[in-house]
Amino acid sequence: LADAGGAGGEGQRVMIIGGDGYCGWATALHLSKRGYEVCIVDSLVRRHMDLQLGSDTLTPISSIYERVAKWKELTGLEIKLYIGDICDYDFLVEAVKEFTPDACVHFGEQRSAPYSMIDQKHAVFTQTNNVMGTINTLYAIKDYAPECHLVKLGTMGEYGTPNIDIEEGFITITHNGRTDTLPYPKQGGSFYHLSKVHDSHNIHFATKAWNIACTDLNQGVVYGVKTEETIMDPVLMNRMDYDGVFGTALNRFVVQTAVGHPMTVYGKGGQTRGYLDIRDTVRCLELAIANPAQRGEMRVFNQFTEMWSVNQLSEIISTAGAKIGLTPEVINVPNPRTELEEHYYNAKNTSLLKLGLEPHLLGDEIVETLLSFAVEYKDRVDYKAIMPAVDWKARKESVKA
Ligand code: NAD
Ligand code: USQ
Repeated sequence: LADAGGAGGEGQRVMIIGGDGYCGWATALHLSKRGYEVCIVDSLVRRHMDLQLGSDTLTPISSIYERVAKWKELTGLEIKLYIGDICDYDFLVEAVKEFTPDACVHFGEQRSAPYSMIDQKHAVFTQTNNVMGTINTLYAIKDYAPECHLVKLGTMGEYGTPNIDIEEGFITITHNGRTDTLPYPKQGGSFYHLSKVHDSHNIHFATKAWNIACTDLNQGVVYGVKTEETIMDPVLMNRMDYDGVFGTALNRFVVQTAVGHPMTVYGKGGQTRGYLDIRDTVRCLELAIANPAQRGEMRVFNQFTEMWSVNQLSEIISTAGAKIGLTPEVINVPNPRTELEEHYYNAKNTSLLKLGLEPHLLGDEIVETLLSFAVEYKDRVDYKAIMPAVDWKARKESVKA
């Protein structure tokens, strides 16, 4: 196994698509600090979506230009910027030709399930942006950087919630006396999750057709905000979404509890998912890059460290919140989504652990730190943005955007 600790990245060039976002920004700094030469490709569309929706991150974030300038000032390390849309193929090709990446980490997609379910326009935008962007990335690698290892962010939600164990990408099936190892069945629960399913199929085909190396990281729900690098200066602060469209379960519950809003458990709360700390996200990316897939291979890792139901999360936060003097409450709100609220869930996640991932687990200490952090910024919270605003089954536009 390649040692991904310390300055293991010396001499390697990593392009980070979506590097201005939540996972991408933290990863860009983490890899830059470890000796990788990093560039960020981002259209800044996510900042535009916040403006459209009238929502904002809990934390104040600086512009991407201020961010990379501060990083250079603090560390002497340069992060090159390519501002543009990867759906614009000419732009992407120019960036790939100029930067000549050894690895390309692709975070650059519309990543909210509720956003994709707002209406027809948002569903089509999500799938066009995500599927086209990934096909463009595959073509750019094939034609201009064939040795480049694509590390693509997928999602655990590609698998849905089947009544059998979830494997890492592939399952061996015996049918009518014959056996084969096939892609694990996919049952995405929103047009967003389905965009990732389509990406996986396209990537699988392209790796075989064009002999490209790819790692598809089926990531669970990410929580937390601080990493070793983003805490170095307020200008490097990461975003933390808590609103009903972009906020994810644990981060939302933390912010809700910090401002005295009850935690919004959708339906019965038995929905179980894989979760991980953002400090583990950046480490997983480092491990995947340091131990690349083979040419012609689509390798799939399930990227999460623990499985929790929504009810379990609300209990963990209730306990930790009470310890630091908050008064946590829970409400069961009608579930705006179409999903099972009680189900079997058992997913494998051994590949990244074998490569050396040492998970930060969701203990009281981490939750208390997150809660205290959210309390610091509670004056920035817009109560109106907290309740879910998008209904999977609604028959007409349910939020304005
Ligand atoms: P984010 O919205 O914070 O960041 C995504 C970034 O990609 C944004 O900066 C956006 O401007 C950029 N982008 C989107 N479309 C683009 C395009 N066409 N061209 C160039 N840039 C574009 O999202 P995130 O939470 O950092 O998620 C990053 C990736 O990880 C996504 O692919 C998401 O599906 C996946 N993921 C996220 C989570 C999570 O809990 N946040 C969990 C599992 C998987
Ligand atoms: N949920 C609640 N209350 C809330 C918010 C969510 O009960 O206030 C429930 C949802 O109904 C769902 C579960 O919590 O059952 C997870 O929802 P989420 O919004 O945290 O996560 P999801 O929509 O699946 O999407 C997020 C990211 C996405 C990523 C995915 C990983 O936005 O980019 O792909 O997590 S996974 O869930 O493994 O597919």
